[in-house]
Amino acid sequence: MIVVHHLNNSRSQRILWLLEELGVAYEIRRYERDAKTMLAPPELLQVHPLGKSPVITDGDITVAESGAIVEYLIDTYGEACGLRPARGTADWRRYTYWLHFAEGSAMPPLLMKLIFMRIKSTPMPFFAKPIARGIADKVLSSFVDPNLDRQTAFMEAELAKAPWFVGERLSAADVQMSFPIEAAKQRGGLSPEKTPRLLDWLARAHARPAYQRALERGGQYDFA
Ligand SMILES: N[C@@H](CCC(=O)N[C@@H](CS)C(=O)NCC(=O)O)C(=O)O
Repeated sequence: MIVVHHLNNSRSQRILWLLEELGVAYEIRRYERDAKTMLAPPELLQVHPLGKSPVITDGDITVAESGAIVEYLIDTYGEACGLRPARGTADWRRYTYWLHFAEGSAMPPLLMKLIFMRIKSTPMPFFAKPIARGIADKVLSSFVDPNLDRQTAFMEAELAKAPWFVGERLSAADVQMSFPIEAAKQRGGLSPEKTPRLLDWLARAHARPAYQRALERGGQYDFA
């Protein structure tokens, strides 16, 4: 039996979505973020040395890192599911690109945005506040926001070519892309004026019965 080591409000939600799309049986082992630090609890370190989520165990196999988990699940349970294009095709190259883009390019500036926004609102001695805010604003305006704007515009333009990131039908790369797009929306990066296609993509993803089943099983997920 596959066990998903699932942290509330986290990337592991998309692994539940993939498993629901695949129709594969799985169990969820729950871990709660520390309310103050938002970090994962130390018990996750017993599953994988980095103590992050998602991690899955499948018998004596442990797989960490969302993209590697997606590949493992499709290799092992989903060859015939139609969620990954045939190897060597143009669609497969697009699939590989988006699968890696999600964590390799999309998430780093989104994480920086979260961290620098938090720095601005973190309680600190009054004399340190203007300095911390000044540094945060500078990093956001000179590096983070321009990168986010560029990558959001790029994703929006790509969705003009086809309804899903790889083509006419949902692929596991869309599942992997769900977290950065949800995070971009949560961090104020999407709007009907600038990113109608990304918002439409999100609405279609969220409307899928498998996505809804994953939400029911996963519990608290503020990104949906
Ligand atoms: N690139 C990794 C990122 C894993 C990651 O950072 N997970 C976050 C949840 S969204 C986490 O476990 N955070 C809690 C912590 O760092 O303690 C992946 O996609 O699996």
